[in-house]
Amino acid sequence: MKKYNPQKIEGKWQKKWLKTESFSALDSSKKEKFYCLDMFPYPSSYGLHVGHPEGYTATDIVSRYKRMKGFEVIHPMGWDAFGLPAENFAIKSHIHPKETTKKSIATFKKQIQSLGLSYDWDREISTADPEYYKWTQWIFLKLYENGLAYKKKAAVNWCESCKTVLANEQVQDGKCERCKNIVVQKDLEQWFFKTTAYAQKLLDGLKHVDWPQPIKLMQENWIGKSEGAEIEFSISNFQFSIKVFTTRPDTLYGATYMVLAPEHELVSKITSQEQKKEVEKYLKKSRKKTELERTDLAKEKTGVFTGAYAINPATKKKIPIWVADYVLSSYGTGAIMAVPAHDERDFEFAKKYKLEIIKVLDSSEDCYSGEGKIINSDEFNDLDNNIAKKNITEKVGGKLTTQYKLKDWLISRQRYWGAPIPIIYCEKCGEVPVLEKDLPVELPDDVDFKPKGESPLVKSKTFHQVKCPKCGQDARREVDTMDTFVCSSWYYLRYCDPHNEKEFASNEKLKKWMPVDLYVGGAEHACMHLIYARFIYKVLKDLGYVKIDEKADHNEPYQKLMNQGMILGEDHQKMSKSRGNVINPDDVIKEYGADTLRLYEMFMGTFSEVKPWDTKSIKGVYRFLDRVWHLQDKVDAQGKAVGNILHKTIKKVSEDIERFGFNTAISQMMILTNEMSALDKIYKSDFEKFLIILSPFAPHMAEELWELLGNKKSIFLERWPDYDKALIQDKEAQIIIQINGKLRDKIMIDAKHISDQKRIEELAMASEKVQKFIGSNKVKKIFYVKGRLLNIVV
Ligand code: ANZ
Ligand code: ZN
Repeated sequence: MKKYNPQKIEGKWQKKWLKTESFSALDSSKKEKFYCLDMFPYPSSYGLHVGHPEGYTATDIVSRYKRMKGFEVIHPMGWDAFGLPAENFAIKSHIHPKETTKKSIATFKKQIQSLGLSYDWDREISTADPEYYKWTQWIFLKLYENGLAYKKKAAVNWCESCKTVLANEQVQDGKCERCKNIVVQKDLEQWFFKTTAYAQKLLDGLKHVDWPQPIKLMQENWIGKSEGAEIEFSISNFQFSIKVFTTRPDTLYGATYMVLAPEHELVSKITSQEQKKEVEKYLKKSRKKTELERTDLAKEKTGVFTGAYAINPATKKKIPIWVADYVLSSYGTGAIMAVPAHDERDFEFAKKYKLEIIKVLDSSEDCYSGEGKIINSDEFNDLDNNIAKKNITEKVGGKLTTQYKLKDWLISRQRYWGAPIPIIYCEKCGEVPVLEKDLPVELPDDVDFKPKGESPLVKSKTFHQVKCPKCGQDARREVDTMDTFVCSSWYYLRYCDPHNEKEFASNEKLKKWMPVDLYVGGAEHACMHLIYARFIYKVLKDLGYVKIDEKADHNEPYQKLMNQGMILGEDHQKMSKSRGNVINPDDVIKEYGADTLRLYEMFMGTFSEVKPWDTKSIKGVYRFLDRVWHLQDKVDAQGKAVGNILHKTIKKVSEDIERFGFNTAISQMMILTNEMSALDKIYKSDFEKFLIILSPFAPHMAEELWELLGNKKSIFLERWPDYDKALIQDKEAQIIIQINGKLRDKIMIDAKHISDQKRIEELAMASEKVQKFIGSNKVKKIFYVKGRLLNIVV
């Protein structure tokens, strides 16, 4: 009887799997494909945390299971290698990000391999490799050629401490996501991708994917579709007019004033001499506020009168024009018609500044923002407000329109450690794209990383002097790099054809492997990565670079998405170095082995839910594996069959893997193990079937025991067992007997009689215990729940 010693067997199998390339996906395979993808990690210098193995074990279980079910599984891994942390580290330590990243990748890879994960390492990619970012740059050029990448001066989110521009998604509660510094607005020339052109397509596609409902909802809100109207208001004593966007054109008769965003271009033009000082003071103050402070409903609204008046196109009345920062320049037209009787913000503002309030919807409330019947609106009175929306818009020559909250994607970063933007500036020719044959535009090594508000690439002597591709004159390169989310928006395509030197991926390979069938990662990517990747995929499809039958994937890269729940520390707090509650996966592997860590992380609870670490429970999992290990001693030609529970377990584990119920699959295998342990002898064939269904969860142990049983080939070449329907039928059923709802006895009956209520009643009445509780009472009623309980009411 050998002792279970994971440290001895795990390394051996990991080496063997690597050597035999057991998990390489074959492009030429005729089997049905299954694309199982993890969100690739940023290789930080801290190494893996326990959240990584959670998702990776789940996809590993599914991949191994699907292979045994006869699929050709593609299960790749790579590195989201560009990004700020490596650059920030370089600023402090003077170690080049190339070096730090290389080291971190090596650590990550070693750790991932020590978990026994079945990745196809032939397809490994790193976004910081010139062979990879050459194609990131190529994608930029394709967007540029098609008018989907453009440059404009824009007020951008600026972090003074990181000295960089941030995407909206990187601003949280008005603060920099990374350093928590307050974010300010600054005007800079920036590159954008036109995500807004895909707003509707991005919404439509959500209908076709199997994603968690909350993630779909978050994307819908992020895209933020609003149906409404654009209406022009002329200005007294001026030639021009102001256009507003409103979702409630039905309330036009109640518009008693207008508001412009402080940044609106007409503010300076219409402000009167008398109001000039006040307005300028106000503009200065609001410039310091973040978008969040401005739109916070709880904050008191502020504003200032411009001295100018507009004409309400419905009532023809003069209404004052104000400037207030609760109106944002980045949404709609940056100007609103204010209807205080039916909009909370306008109501609060009107009361504060004593502005007129006119009700145009029939309601007893002071401020009513619901639907209803129109009043005080001439010929539209008594109409349903939804009909009035169209009619009133028509009457004043407005236009029904749709607005989206989604903004264009700002992709410029004034940073070094990213993919250079492939653009050249020439005095004669202006902005010129780098020629495809000159890609990649490689990052130079001779730079100083200290952030000075412009890209460190400015200081490189070798980088920015270049000849204009059009006229051959001296020109200079764009010095900004791309947001790392550009790099990660297409990596799943590169995995399909990672060594292609002529294309980002051949159509043949894309057709073979895309779309991704299962994608697993954290819910924090609901709005950034998952929108950008969907956008880039749709663009590449529309431009004809990805041709896949529409029916197969509905233009969506990720068919099914699963989010892993966060793992908390033992103290039920978020793991963090300052709290000292961080668990290092390496330590767990050292003590208990990789199989225990894998199994434990899957056994902790529901996959998508938050759950705390629990060292006691790891020990329990280890003991379970130890019992499985010792089952080998019971294998005997004269074994005892465990058909019923074994086949029930095969059924449950198969179904549970398909629905991500890994914890309940493991519970079921624990039950089976208990039953097998209770026997003196078990059949080899039964034990082997058990090992096959255990193998995706605890691959090292399964492979080792499989070999010890005398098998010559890897267990992962086996077919997944089918369960025998006849064997999972229970032979006996237990029926609970209640009297007036209280448990009084249990009886066993042959399973084929569970529908025979009469027989069960007879058996119950024959019970001494039952008779004792009925006593002299009369039986009034009997309820029977088939196969479970009989309740006698007396
Ligand atoms: C008049 C009105 C009357 C409005 C009413 C609402 C209720 P969503 O649903 O988010 O699209 N609005 C328009 N542009 C704005 C901007 N740049 N900054 C702040 N607010 C803006 O909201 C659209 C509504 O928000 C618009 O409809 C407008 O106010 C305001 F009883 O117009 B409404
Ligand atoms: Zn030129």
